[in-house]
Amino acid sequence: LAGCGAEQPLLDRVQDEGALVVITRNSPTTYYEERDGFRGLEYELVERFANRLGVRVRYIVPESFDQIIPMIVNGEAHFAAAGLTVTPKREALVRFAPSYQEITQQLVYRRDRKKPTSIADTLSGTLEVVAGSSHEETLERLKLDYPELTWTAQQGIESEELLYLVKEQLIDYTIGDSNEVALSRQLYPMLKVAMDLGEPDRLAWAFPHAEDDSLYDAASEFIGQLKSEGILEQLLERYYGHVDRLGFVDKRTFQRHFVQRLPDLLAYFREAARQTGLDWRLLAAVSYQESHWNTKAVSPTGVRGLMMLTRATANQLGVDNRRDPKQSILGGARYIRMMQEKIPERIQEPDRMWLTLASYNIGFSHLEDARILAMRDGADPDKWTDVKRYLPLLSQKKHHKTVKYGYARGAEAVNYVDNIRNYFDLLTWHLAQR
Ligand code: LEU
Repeated sequence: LAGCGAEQPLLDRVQDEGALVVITRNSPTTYYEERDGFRGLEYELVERFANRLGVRVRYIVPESFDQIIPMIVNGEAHFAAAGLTVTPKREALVRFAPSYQEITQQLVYRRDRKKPTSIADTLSGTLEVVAGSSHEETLERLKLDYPELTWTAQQGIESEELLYLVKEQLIDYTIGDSNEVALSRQLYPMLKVAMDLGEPDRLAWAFPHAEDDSLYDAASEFIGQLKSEGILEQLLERYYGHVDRLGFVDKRTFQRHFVQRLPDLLAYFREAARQTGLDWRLLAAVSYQESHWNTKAVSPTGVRGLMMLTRATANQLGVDNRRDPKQSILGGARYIRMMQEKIPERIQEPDRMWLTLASYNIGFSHLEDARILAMRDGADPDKWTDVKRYLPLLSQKKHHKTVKYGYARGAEAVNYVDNIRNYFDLLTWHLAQR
């Protein structure tokens, strides 16, 4: 990529050739494959940028993290979008676009072990970090104060894998970026954060130092626009907004119920999904939130069964026995479907589903009220990120007296939806492990 063609600005060349070459990492915070395509915050950012330029993207995932910066220095790609931390050492080698996220570095250990209270406590065990990472740079800095400090820098390994090794007791400590740690803790509740190491860090795309600024400038402008249009905030919310709501006990219980309760219900979820066109995993997540997959669940207000239907709703849906798992699941699924159909067509997934679920929980009219509050305030009533900020206002008189349907426990609806998003993630993850 480097070299000749200097007569034409880089941006023009990229657009002529129709392709951006981007280095990334295969990890939950950057770029990964789901059954219906690629995901990841970096992926989404890069795809949006490429869209604006009208080009495709070719992704390169190097074997080892420590190859990324040298590859950028050598001009082997246009830039790296790899959850890279802006560090003093790196700033001498590459140039960073404006940052898109703030994180902190965290020392992680296993919950059943003694909590380290200083970095020096890691000397009692093994500490491993990703070779060439900002974490290694931090340790080098800390070593000036604690000369006895030692660690192993691993090549060809992802931060997430090191977190897994801590969970498996194969190593004692690792350092992770707070966003990655938060995602891993969803899956490995045994992991705990001992402390933040140092001040918050910024993540950014890394470009080669080159004379031609055209592509770098376009990227900087793009990041600036994402911020001012609120899109960045929405993407961050999509990836991290629901994280860490569940406690240790919740996740452990989920694990147990996944093994003990779900197998008997699977066929019903699949059948209800087939009949309604909804994702069975979503129905299972809703049912988990409602009843923990307990067919005999009953609440003090008399809602019952796997989907916790009220008597009135059950009647309306033709469910005559709410404790019958098959009837309850299908009834709940139909009800969700009905709610979904009321949400305006123009609203796309995933917002569509989160708004549907909020409405399933709080009722369509109250959801409408919250959307009206959002709109009045200049926020976007079609975006879950925005609506979720206004739902809680429905329990405050000063706000609910200005809308048609009055008081509602909006904060609960927000919890409800975010819990389901968590259960959905947990479920997807447990399914992939089998
Ligand atoms: N943000 C970290 C870095 O840039 C990521 C790494 C640990 C994989 O070094």
